[in-house]
Amino acid sequence: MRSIVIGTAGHIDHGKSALVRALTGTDPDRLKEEQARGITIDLGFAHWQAGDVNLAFVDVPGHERFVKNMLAGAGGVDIAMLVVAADESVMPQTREHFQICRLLEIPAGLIVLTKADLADADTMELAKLEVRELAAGSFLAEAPLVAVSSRTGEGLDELRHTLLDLAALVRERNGNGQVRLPIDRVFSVKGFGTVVTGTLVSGTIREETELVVLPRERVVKVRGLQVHGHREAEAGPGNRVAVNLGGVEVGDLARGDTLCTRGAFEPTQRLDAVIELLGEARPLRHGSRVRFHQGTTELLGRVAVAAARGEQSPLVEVAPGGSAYIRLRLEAPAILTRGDRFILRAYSPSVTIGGGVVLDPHPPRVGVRTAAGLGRFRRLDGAEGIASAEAAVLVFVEERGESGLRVASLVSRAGLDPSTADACTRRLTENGQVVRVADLLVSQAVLQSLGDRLLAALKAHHDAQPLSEGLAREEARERLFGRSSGHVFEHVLATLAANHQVVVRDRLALAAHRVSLSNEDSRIRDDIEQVMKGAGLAPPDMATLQGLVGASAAAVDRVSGLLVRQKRLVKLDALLFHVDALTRLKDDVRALKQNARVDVPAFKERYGITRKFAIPLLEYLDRERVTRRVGDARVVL
Ligand SMILES: Nc1nc2c(ncn2[C@@H]2O[C@H](COP(=O)(O)OP(=O)(O)OP(=O)(O)O)[C@@H](O)[C@H]2O)c(=O)[nH]1
Ligand SMILES: [Mg+2]
Repeated sequence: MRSIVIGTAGHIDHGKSALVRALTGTDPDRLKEEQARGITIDLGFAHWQAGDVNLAFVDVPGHERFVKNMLAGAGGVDIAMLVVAADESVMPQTREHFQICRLLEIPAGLIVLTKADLADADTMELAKLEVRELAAGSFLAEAPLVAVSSRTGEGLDELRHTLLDLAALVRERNGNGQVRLPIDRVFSVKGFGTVVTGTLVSGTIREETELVVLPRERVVKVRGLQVHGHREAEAGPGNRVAVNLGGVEVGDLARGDTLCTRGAFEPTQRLDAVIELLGEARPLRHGSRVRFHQGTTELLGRVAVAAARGEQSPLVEVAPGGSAYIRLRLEAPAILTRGDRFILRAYSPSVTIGGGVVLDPHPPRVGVRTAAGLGRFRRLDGAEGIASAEAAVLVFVEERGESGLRVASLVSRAGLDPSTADACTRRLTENGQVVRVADLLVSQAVLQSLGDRLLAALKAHHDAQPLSEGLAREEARERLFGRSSGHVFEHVLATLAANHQVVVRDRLALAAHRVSLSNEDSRIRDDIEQVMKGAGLAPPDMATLQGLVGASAAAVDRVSGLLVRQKRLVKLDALLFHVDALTRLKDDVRALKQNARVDVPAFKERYGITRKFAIPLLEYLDRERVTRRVGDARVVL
């Protein structure tokens, strides 16, 4: 079953609602006030099932005061049906709605001349000319044009065929993305509770799953869902859906909220965009307050004008008909992704002044009118325009630096569907600009400089402490990789180790590093070893050792510390033992019968040592799993 959403557009009283009713049998004007006044105030919905194609109609009000409601219905529309009454021809909201559809880049459309029964041949011809002139050079330039009368039924069959032909050309949407449903209605149904409706922009909604309503951060459960009045277990993108939500009251939600996959989108109040200002608009000055319409939401915001599109020098105002880079600061959060189209209206009077496309829904707080800021716009815009996802992803990855960009951001921030995101990652990693580290994308240049910094730190460490085996791993991570994830640190280490530049143990050392001892230190080392080997299980204390070796406390400390790191000496409590003495002890005890009992007095006697040595040695044997403590004694394992 294919589902296509058709949106009406056109001036007040031009017969949009009458046409929807003639096509579907449903009157889209559902409010009492609408029926009493004979005008549409808010969005209306109806559908027509033709074979395996479902045509959902979103009927919008033509009144200039309700353009805001029209905008809430225009998002997610596949086919725009521009309705012009033949007897009145093109009127102000014909133009405004047409511009909105064009700026939102609704992919397909058609022109319907209504009230054919009221127009003679000349009037009809004039209307055709005027509407063709309006559409010239736009997505509707070659669009089919059908004359109908909802009153007599003339032309309706032709219109149905035309709609089905267009529907066949609409591109199928990928249902694998993240769920994003801009909510256009919220109501309660007796016995069911809260229901929201909207046009599903991306993803698939399934029964019994948990979603979140943003920007309110309300977690909700999908209790049930309907598509065109039928209960379904799931619904994919491009459908008009009604979702019964658990865990939330009607009063908690409103038009403009978005129902989303949990964790997929982050609300934002700052975005970078490229816009087009309409020719009839007033110049758009830096700092202007505007109305921002996207999905079903309307928010106020302030425009920072950066530069004319493609240009590198700052701009004070956007000229009518011009195209420019802007940053928009919103007064409340929106749910946006790159590639989203939006409409701008003047704050007062509220007329449509232009529209645009989001280049980055989460730009960093850097100036937009600096050379760097302007360069960034141009990179995000890309030589191939908004279609060049890789250039933008590379900008995002580079800006994240050592923190890296989460792969999931390719969907939520870069606006790619999951398979395009995969292809994009593959190309960027294959050409070596980006490296994938766990769930992150990190710039190759950043990894390179992290590696260089680590090498420099190791060299400095070796120079300062020639007796040290290297820099402690944790210290290196904290000092040099504080802002990146552990995965990035491990990746850099693994790369340097694989290139034979660094030796990775508890401590990190340059591969070429050898502990270097002065002649005097080497003598002290040899003497300490000799004394300690000879002393066996009753080693001398430090003061005695200094005397035996004939060196200062500092020198003995330094060199014995090195011997501990090299595992030639082992520290048990405050005592140092030579590793050979301990190895011999372990062999000797292991050679006893299994389960043989050894108590402290017997141990002291067997090795001729005092309690001072016996206790730490027995505890050492327990740790080494040579013996096990049972009461006051040990048994041999
Ligand atoms: N003679 C004639 N009258 C029509 C035709 N279509 C609509 N009308 C009449 O025109 C008036 C306005 O029609 P609607 O369908 O409400 O117009 P609309 O475009 O939906 O108006 P808004 O929603 O308020 O913008 C109604 O009185 C209709 O009966 C038609 O084909 N022929
Ligand atoms: Mg109407």
